[in-house]
Amino acid sequence: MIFGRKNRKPISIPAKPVKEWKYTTCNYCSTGCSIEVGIGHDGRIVSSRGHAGADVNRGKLCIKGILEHDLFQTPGRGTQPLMRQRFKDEFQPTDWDTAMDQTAAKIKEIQGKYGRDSFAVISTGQLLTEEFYTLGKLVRGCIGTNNYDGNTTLCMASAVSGYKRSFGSDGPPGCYEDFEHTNCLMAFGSNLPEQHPVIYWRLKEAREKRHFPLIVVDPRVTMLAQFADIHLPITPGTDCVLINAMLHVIINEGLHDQTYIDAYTNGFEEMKTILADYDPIQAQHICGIDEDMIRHVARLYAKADSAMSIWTMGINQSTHGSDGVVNINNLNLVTGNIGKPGGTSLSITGQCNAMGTREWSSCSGLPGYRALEKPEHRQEIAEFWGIDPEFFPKKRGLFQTDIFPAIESGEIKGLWLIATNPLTSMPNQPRIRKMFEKLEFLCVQDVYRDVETNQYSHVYFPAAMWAEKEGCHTNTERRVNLIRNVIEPVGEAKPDFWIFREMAKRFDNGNLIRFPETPEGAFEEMKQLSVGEGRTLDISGMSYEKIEKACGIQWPYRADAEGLKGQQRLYGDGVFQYPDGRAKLIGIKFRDNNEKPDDDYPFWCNSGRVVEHFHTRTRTGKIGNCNKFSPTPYMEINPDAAEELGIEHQTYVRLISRRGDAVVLAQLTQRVPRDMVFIPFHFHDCVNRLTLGLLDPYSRQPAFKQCAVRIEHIDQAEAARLNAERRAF
Ligand SMILES: Nc1nc2c(c(=O)[nH]1)N[C@H]1C(S)=C(S)[C@@H](COP(=O)(O)OP(=O)(O)OC[C@H]3O[C@@H](n4cnc5c(=O)[nH]c(N)nc54)[C@H](O)[C@@H]3O)O[C@H]1N2
Ligand SMILES: Nc1nc2c(c(=O)[nH]1)N[C@H]1C(S)=C(S)[C@@H](COP(=O)(O)OP(=O)(O)OC[C@H]3O[C@@H](n4cnc5c(=O)[nH]c(N)nc54)[C@H](O)[C@@H]3O)O[C@H]1N2
Ligand code: SF4
Ligand SMILES: [Mo]
Repeated sequence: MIFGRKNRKPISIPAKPVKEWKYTTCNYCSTGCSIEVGIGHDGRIVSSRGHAGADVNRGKLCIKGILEHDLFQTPGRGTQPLMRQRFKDEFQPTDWDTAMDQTAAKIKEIQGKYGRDSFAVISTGQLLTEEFYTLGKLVRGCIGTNNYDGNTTLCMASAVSGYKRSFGSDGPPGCYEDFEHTNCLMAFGSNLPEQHPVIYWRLKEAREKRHFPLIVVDPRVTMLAQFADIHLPITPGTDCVLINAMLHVIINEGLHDQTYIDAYTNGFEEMKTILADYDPIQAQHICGIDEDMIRHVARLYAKADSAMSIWTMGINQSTHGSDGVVNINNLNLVTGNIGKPGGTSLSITGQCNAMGTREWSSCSGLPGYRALEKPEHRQEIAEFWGIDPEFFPKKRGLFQTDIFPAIESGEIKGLWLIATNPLTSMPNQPRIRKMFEKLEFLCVQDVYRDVETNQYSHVYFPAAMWAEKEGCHTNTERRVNLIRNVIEPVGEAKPDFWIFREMAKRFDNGNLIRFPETPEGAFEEMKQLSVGEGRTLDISGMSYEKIEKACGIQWPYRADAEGLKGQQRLYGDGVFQYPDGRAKLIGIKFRDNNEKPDDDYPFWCNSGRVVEHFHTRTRTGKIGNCNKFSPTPYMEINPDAAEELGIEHQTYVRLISRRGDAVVLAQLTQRVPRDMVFIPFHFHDCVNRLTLGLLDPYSRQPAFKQCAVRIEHIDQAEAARLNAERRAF
């Protein structure tokens, strides 16, 4: 058996004649690459290529983007609505009206019996922005449940929370061009070459032109760590301690920017008191990075003319996720590195449109970064939509990770899932399964009918995917980009936009609120809502035409903007979104609350991603040229640890945690330390059967990357059979 990516045959893409190229944006990660989709002479889609004129990707695409057109021919798509009485019954095909009537009736029945909030809606970071806005209208304005959230709670919630705490508002302040100006870059828990390959390419190009130190903080020797000048293999879950120790050194040695701190921030003195306890001499024993290295890195960062930090899930998916983000912001505020070229706190976003949902879906509030907690915002949106402001709740409801326990305890009885697959992606799957079994009603809206969570649904809505519809995405650097509709949806599948509009007609307020007929109509509404005194999220100068021409425009881009370039950075003027205009320095105390390895469960269980797969593999698992690189669930294990346990390369093992077990192949590699295994989370019935997922107190994001497991030998033939069975499409 061949196993391991380097042994696989390279991809060969046969050239096919193209009649016309159509403009779109990639639908996987948040880099936001512009793609042109090639349509053949028979009208079929035959290829994808990177758009050479796009500032983001300049003609490049990664493996997923270059094969994206293959998605249109994948098996398992939903081609008609399906219904059944109980989830254990066989599905019956039905028409849209019946499926929607049934769903609306169930929502009303459950709300009537148990209260408005007993029906929950969970969405995603993968719809188009106009769809998010329309879903917000439907849920906040018509259905009226407050238990409405997105899978972004598994992903970007800590970044949002940390930005809000430090700067008074969400919104990443930097851009990719900062790589071309920075003099020092620190990456926390972010593996760009695999997870954001084209952002990595931008970084690599910048470093080839002008070398600057790259410092990578990650317990694994990731691909990014291999390319770094300095790798800090941190003890899982302790980034805050490392940053505190760096701040301790910076302030003690007078390397901070007192002028910036005095002019633009609050809280410096209070923060200093907390930092007093984090001398590198003590801190090194917690974070696993030696005191000299901490001092070295602190000096390097603070002395650089401009320095920037990026981070992704190594920070966000942690019990100190929000604190980690605040502390990265602290580091940059104290050194005067916010809003200047090459000096920034740039959270690398996850899903293609995780930003779009933050901006417009109303999941955590109301559209355009408005808050339910503010009466003037409720009033403004109610007036704009033409409904009674009293219909809105006065504070946000449950996060996704609290909605599931509320199903367990019986407060939530019905659920509508849109473009997310929690049966595979939520931590502690055995418990999640139990929760699904308790639901009185579940509607699943997905492009694939064979998505795992559909096992528990009563109604299935088949959705159109990617360029089967039209609308926008916002990427990591606040760039709004466009997907043109290049092909008709398969079978009777419908754009999510259409589904939300049709559903609204079944609710009283749906007749009061105007629902534009096209995504472009919705975009025009959003433009109106984006204007206002002090608003950074201003898209009023944009149009579909301008966005396509520019290959994406960054917000803010105001109505009077000249040229096709939006504003690259936020907070360049030092004015933050708190009422007094100042950013907050917030001292962070370390809380030692993770499940750690012990005698019974001696390994850290770390999880994440590989370049060829996307999330729960509903898409990339069906693209041969992606799937062939890692078709089987596996774990990285250190060869010394494997030898001690008598585990050979490419043999199956059983992993056990306090929650459940999983069977994976062993891949022996020095990438992981001796007391850690790393498992890509893409596979069903795999790492999330093991994870604990303790929640961050501010963002409610689960600590997917920290729990403890032990390893057992198993019968190889039995394991191979089990695996083949589970993974047969
Ligand atoms: N190919 C591909 N690309 C993707 C995705 C995909 O599924 N496939 N998904 C997209 C999405 S939604 C997201 S959110 C991003 C995720 O992008 P990344 O966050 O870059 O990816 P991960 O592999 O989840 O995690 C990154 C690293 O965090 C490290 N880590 C674990 N614990 C700690 C810790 O305590 N501290 C620190 N500093 N690091 C730690 C892990 O070892 C891992 O190498 O990728 C996006 N891009
Ligand atoms: N152990 C572990 N678990 C993790 C993570 C980890 O690092 N480790 N990472 C977490 C993170 S960061 C994330 S973002 C989540 C992702 O978790 P999920 O959101 O559950 O994963 P996806 O596979 O992206 O699910 C998206 C679904 O939407 C469908 N879809 C795609 N396009 C459309 C569309 O246009 N319309 C509709 N209706 N459906 C569509 C896809 O077929 C797919 O089924 O996983 C989290 N889980
Ligand atoms: S880097 Fe991200 S946006 Fe670009 S092609 Fe790859 S998956 Fe798509
Ligand atoms: Mo994510």
